Amino acid sequence: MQEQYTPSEIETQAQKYWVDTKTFEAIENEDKEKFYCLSMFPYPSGRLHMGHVRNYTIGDVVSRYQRMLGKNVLQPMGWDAFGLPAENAAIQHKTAPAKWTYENIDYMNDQLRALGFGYDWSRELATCKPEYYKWEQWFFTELYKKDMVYKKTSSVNWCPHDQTVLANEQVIDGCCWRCDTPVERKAIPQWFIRITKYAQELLDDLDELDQWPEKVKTMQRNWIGRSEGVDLTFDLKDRSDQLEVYTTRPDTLMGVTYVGIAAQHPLALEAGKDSSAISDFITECKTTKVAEADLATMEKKGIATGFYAVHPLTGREVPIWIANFVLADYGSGAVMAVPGHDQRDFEFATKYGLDIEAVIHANDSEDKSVDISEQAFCDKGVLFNSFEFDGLSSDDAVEAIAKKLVELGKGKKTINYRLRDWGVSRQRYWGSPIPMLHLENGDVVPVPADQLPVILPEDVVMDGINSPLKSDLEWAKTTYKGQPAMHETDTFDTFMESSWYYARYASPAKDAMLDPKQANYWLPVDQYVGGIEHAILHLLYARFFHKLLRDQGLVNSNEPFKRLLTQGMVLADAFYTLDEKGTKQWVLLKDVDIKRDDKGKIIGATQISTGKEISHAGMSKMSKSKNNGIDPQEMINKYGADTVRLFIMFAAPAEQTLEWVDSAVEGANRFLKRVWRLTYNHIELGDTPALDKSALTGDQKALRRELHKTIAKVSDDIGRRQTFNTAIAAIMELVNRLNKAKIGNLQDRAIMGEAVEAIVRMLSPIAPHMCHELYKELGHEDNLAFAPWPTVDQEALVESSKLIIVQVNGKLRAKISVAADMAQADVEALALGDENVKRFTDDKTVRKVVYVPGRLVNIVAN
Ligand code: ANZ
Repeated sequence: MQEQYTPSEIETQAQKYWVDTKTFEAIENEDKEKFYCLSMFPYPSGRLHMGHVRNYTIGDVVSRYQRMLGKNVLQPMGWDAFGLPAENAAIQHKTAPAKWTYENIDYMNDQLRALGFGYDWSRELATCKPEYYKWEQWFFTELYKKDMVYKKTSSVNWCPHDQTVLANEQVIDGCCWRCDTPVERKAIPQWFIRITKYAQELLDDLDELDQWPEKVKTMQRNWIGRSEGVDLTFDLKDRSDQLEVYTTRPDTLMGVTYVGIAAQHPLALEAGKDSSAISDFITECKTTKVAEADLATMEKKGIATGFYAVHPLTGREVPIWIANFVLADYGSGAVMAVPGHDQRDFEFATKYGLDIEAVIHANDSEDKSVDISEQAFCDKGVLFNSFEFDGLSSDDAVEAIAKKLVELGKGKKTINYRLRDWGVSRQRYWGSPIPMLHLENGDVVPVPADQLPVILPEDVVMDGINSPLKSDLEWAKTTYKGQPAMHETDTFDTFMESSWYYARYASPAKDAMLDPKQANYWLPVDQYVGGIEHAILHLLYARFFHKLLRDQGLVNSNEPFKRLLTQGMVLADAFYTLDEKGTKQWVLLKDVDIKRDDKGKIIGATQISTGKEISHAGMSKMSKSKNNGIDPQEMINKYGADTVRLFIMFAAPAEQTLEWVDSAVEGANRFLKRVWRLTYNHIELGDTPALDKSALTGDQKALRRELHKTIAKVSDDIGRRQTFNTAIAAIMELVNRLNKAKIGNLQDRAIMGEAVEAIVRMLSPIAPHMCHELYKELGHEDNLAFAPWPTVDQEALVESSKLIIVQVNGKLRAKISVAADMAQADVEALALGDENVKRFTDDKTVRKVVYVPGRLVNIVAN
């Protein structure tokens, strides 16, 4: 065996072995328990970043561990290959998005292999390949047949100068990224999928997901945003039509002083016909896009319509205002405004001098009143100024008022969701064409199955303005049943591709979207690993798609991902200088010379290229914008993949942020060298003798106990707790202990052999290359990837003897070894009889003896 640990050599050999023996190719096998482990697939941006490395190392550790438990493991990998960055890069580098993407895939594929990830590459997929998106197109046409898909006009960002639609990322400070023209909102027809039909199920099934982080489920619940309320009807003064509003607080009904409607509401449009002030305001609302999250804090603006609504219970006439905080597509696009008890309504009423009335006071209010001079009172409470409902609690009033409205035919209880239908149309090029045809008579029909896929041309020139699908007048031309037809030139949102890729890995069928038998063998995914940034949209769309696949008869489970781990971000120190304008110029880490104190704290830094002093901004997420990325490739070249993997798993708990510290990477590398050396020393002594459990001394038993305690802990930490860092720490402690153990007789060597075997296995999911080599050196001919995970010898855990500390007057005077079940009196006698203890008690009188079972005897003597 080589004395030196040489990662570069070992790693290439191990990787070759895995390829040659098809170690990670997964084949369905009904006789074996399956385990499907999936990490979120990367966007092929060019190079792997540390976030990828962390994500994929976690997934690989779980996979390798499960395989050693004897399970049939599937761990696939592929490419989320469509998307805007490819278009931008293509424009910049004067190439086609496809070419750029495929080159990146090739490069990153090599990087993943160099990290030793055990993927079944035979199932690799790239979402930009027709054989993949064909099935998504087919599925969309099936959904269309089931009325799960519809077309609706909806607004997009529009650059009036370039005459083009912009993605959100292309709008910078409200202006076009290319020409700086202020961006407008423009309504165009787009395709939607009815995710709202599944809103309740998507909410309910979160309860099934007992192995998902609570915070992710909460985010999903909030996003779906179920609320129970009442739809109620206001008559309109001097008109025969009516106005519907949705409220979750019917208890505040008697406090309504005006009604707010969205700028797109039909009544608003009608009012706009006679008033240019109103129509100008409507246009203003249309062109400023407000994120829903900003609704509460934005400046409230509005204008009176001149119409009045009649209160359904009191007959009071209240003005109808157009208000910018009322959403057109939530509820009925109209609200009964209760400025006394709703803060938005309060701010609006204050600004425009509308009435503010109080009808709810706090439960514990002694004088049955409430102060709303500064702000609305938004809590629930007790009703007053509310006629027959006075004195009711808010909850009781909700029921009573709802009942009354129902009796009068003026309202009904309803449930609303914040969740909106999923708009899947994008006006970009680099995506799957939406498989719909426009006929000459204006009809729109799905592309027939035998004409799928609608192929996206790959050999294109990007001019940066229009999608080549839109500028090439020939591309869209086709026929449908002998008649001329035009292809839809919009493409799918790339979330479509990432919503079902996990299923396609499980079943890469040629002639179908999925083969149910194969898909159901592997699904659901047992372990999904990815970033928290996908906690809402990606995971919600994938859950939704899974239910659609189920309802299409393609899978038989309800949820796609059983257990979810969201890993934390990778941070590194960032450094900057200030330019003349006072803006921060981030300095590349490589160009920084860091000074540290003896505790490792940063006390200063200079820029190598200029020799200038620079400032330290602390740790922040590794990113291009802060120039603080560390290239995984350089780290692999310098230390080897195993060190990078070990450091990443050891430096922090998987769900928390990880701080990249160079010295700690060195530490990880030194630890691997120590394991190498330990194994080397053991092997050099020759064959491992047989272990004779009956012939062990107390020390030997103690060492074995340590070993088996470590096996138990590492198994639990990796399997159940997923605290990989503490598992590694336990192995490190064991290695330290073994390094100190004396090798005197054959049984010492037998225990060492047992320990080295266990360490090589336990460390193999984390540092698979080195362990692969050591395993061979230990004389094994089989594949370590399938070797059984070490098991705990329960017998070894039994403590036959215990080490007891003996103190005299609080000072340590002896350590005695006693049988674990020795009676208290015997322990005390043994302690008092110890030679050293006697030296401190002989000339004194023993006053008291305190025994803490199994740990300590304290003798009080004077
Ligand atoms: C009167 C009221 C009084 C309200 C009160 C709240 C507090 P959630 O719970 O999120 O579903 N609302 C209804 N439709 C709206 C729309 N299209 N745009 C903006 N706001 C709308 O929110 C329901 C509440 O949001 C409803 O209850 C309504 O205001 C408002 F003290 O009605 B409430």
